[in-house]
Amino acid sequence: MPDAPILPRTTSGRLPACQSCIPRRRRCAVTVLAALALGSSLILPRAGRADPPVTVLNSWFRYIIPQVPAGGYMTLKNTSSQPMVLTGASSAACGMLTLHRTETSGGVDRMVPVAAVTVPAHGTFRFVEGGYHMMCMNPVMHIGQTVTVTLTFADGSRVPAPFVVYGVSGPSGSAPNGAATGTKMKMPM
Ligand SMILES: [Cu+2]
Repeated sequence: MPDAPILPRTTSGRLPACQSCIPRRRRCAVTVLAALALGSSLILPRAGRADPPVTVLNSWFRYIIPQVPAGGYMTLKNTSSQPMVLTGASSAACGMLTLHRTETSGGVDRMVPVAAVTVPAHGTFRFVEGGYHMMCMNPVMHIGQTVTVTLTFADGSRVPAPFVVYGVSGPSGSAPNGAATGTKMKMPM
């Protein structure tokens, strides 16, 4: 019998929201049915807009080696008058791709999975080093390549975006603090 994959868990013991497309779609279907049954005024999840009002800018991965998760960064721009809620991401270049946030307390960084981020109406949301980022487990990519990430929003919209793959120095050409310097290699997220 094959071993079950070991997945990171949130502090509440639940699996992070971003697992794979299949459970996500099932969850969506259940939500729709429940909302219909209630006959409520909830905004129903839709099949997604043909032309979602979100633009993805400055999108890139920091790739080190396949055994180290690659950090994904981007700026999301919402051109509509409604907030757009990002609920997940997937890519053929990642074994698993989740939304994360780096928290610093007492001088110690730790990463926590996040279920969703809201891009405000006519606003932007930035995934930056030391803040929100995407965590690409088991990356299959190489420096200089452009890989596609598909972002999924709460209204069912799916937005494919090109991510440029950089090495440890990132687009700025300078390695973040503690990354691949000295004897310890810190995971730069
Ligand atoms: Cu992370």
